[in-house]
This record gives sequence, structure tokens and C-alpha cells, in this order.
Amino acid sequence: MIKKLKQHQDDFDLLISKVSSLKELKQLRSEFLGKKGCVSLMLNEMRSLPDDQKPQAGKHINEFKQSVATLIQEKTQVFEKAFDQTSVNSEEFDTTLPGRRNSSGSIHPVTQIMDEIISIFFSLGFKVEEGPEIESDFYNFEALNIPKDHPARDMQDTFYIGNDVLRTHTSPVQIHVMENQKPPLRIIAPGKVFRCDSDVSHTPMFHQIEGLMVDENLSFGDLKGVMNIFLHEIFGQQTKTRFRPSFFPFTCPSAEVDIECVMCSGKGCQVCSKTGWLEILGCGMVDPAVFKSVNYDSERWLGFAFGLGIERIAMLKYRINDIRLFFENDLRFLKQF
Ligand code: 2U9
Repeated sequence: MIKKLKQHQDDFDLLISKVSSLKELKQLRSEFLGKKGCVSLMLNEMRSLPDDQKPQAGKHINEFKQSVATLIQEKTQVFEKAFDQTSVNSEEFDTTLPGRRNSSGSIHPVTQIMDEIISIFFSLGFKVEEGPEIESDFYNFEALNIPKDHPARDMQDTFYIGNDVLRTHTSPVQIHVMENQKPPLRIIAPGKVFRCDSDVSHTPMFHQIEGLMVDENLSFGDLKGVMNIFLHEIFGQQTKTRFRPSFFPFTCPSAEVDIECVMCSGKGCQVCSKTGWLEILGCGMVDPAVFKSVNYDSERWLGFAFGLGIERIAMLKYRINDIRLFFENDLRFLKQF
């Protein structure tokens, strides 16, 4: 056994002195230390030795195993160091190649329009207010003069969570603010709203901005002035606007505001259903019943309010024909903004 070990030692010394690559070193390790390598074989053979020779033989085999492992380890480090050096020195790195660019994200078109609208109203003295997306029946409907039998309350239009609802407009924010602040007020409420609806121009979640101004001596003329300033800022100073009488439970009188069609400049096309006009927002003077629900004196205070859908504005401004594109997160779409 000792003789055999000596022979293995000589073989190993010769082989390791000739090794010239990491690959050969790996091979050598497998031949000597692998499962079927010579150290394993000798340990197996040792079992058939008489008991009194086993300890001595085991000791020598383990010493051999240890020295083989150490030498292979040392040689591996030498090769690895040399390999690193040659990689750096060689032509493998082309220092003239341009660096890898970090691709930067962009602001979502809905957020861009939202920010633009907020900054227009900010310059007119309006403050941003926010509120919860889950609301009670009182804040979403009752306080806004939306009666129990109103179609908006139908399960078809509203997402119910027990007795509460996912807000169908941001109007509850204005109710919370009026409950907590005394007039005069100038606020806008941007945020997500939810309606049970889905097609090319409706998604179950979309974004709204609503505004509310409360003061003494406010008139429908003030509302028209503010809406016109806003629409000219966002669509261009030359944009024609028109106010059509309408109805909302929370405003009286109420109006819908159109701009001349951005696609056909009023000539009539598919987008404006050949009318030459596009509906942009709804507005009106706050109904006294709404003031009553927040204990504002409607003899003294007057208010105007308005509401618009952000996605609709973004679709018209960027000429997008399907609202669902905003929520698919397709980078080919988002990178264009
Ligand atoms: C209070 C009082 C009045 C907010 C208003 C509209 C008219 C309106 C729609 C536009 C498109 C909703 O996203 S949309 O479908 N909104 O037409 N919103 S007046 O009136 C209020 C709000 C709060 C306390």
C-alpha cells in the first residue's frame, strides 16, 4: 500500500508540473480526488488490510489527499490570476465601443395631461385636494343631490363594496373639503374614478379632475371665463368653444362645453360625428341642495363646479382612438410621449 502511494505521489508530481491550463487542472483533480479517482480507490482497498495496518495506511492516504488538494488549489489560483491579466492586456476589450445606455422611462400620458391641467388651475389660484377611492353612499351620492332612484346608483354603473362604493366621480372630495373648511374656496380634485363600463372610449377605472369655487357674488360668467381660459391654455388660444345647456343633479344651471373639432377644424368628421364639435367637460353653478348638505349658507355663498375626464382630453390632444391603450403598458405606445 505504501509503495503504491509513493507511485501515485510521483505520478501526481510529474503531472502537475506539466499542467498548462485550468481545464487540465480540473481533469487532474478528477483523476486523483474524484469519486472514481485514485484516492477513493486506495481508501476502498484499505478496508481489506489487516486491522493493525489500517490506521497507518489511512493516515498516509489522507496526507496524500491533503497535499494533492493543496497543490491543485495553489495552481488554480496561479492560472486564474494569469487568465485575468491576459484578458485585460489582450484585445478582448474594445475601449472604443460606446457604453451601454440606461434606458430612461417617461411620464405616462395621463399623468402628463393631469400635471398640465393642475398647473393651469394652480395659476388661477386653485389648490389640489385628495380623498379616498372608497366612499360611503352619502359622500358619493346623497350629499351631491343624487336621489335614490337615479340611474347612476344602479349596479350596472357603480361598483359596490357592501354598503360603500368605489367613487364614481371625485365630487366626494369637494364634500369632505366643504365639511372641514369655511368658504371662500378654490379647489381641484384630481384622481381615479370607477364605473362599470368598458369599450373603446370607456374603462372601468379612469381619471377625472373636478373643480369647485365658492365665493360671494360668483356668476355663470365667472365660470365661463375660467373654463375658456383653461380650454385655450390646453388646446391653443385660437380654439373655439361653445356652452350647451345640460343637466346634472349637483349643479343648476348646468352646461356641457364643446371645442371645435381638433381633427377636422369644425368641418365635420367621424371623430365629431359630423357635428364639428367635441364635448370636453361638464360644469354649472352649485345646486343649493349641495350647500345645504354641508351647512353652507346658500343665501350668502355661490359656487361653480366643473368636471372632466383626463383620458378623453389625452385622446383628443394626442389623437388616440382607443382608451384601453393607456392601460396596456405597451412600451411601444408609452415611449411616444
Ligand atoms: C360638488 C358640486 C358640484 C362637478 C361637475 C360635471 C359637471 C361633469 C363629467 C365630465 C366627464 C364627469 O368624467 S366625466 O364623465 N362631469 O359633467 N362635474 S359639474 O360638480 C360638482 C362637484 C362637486 C360639491
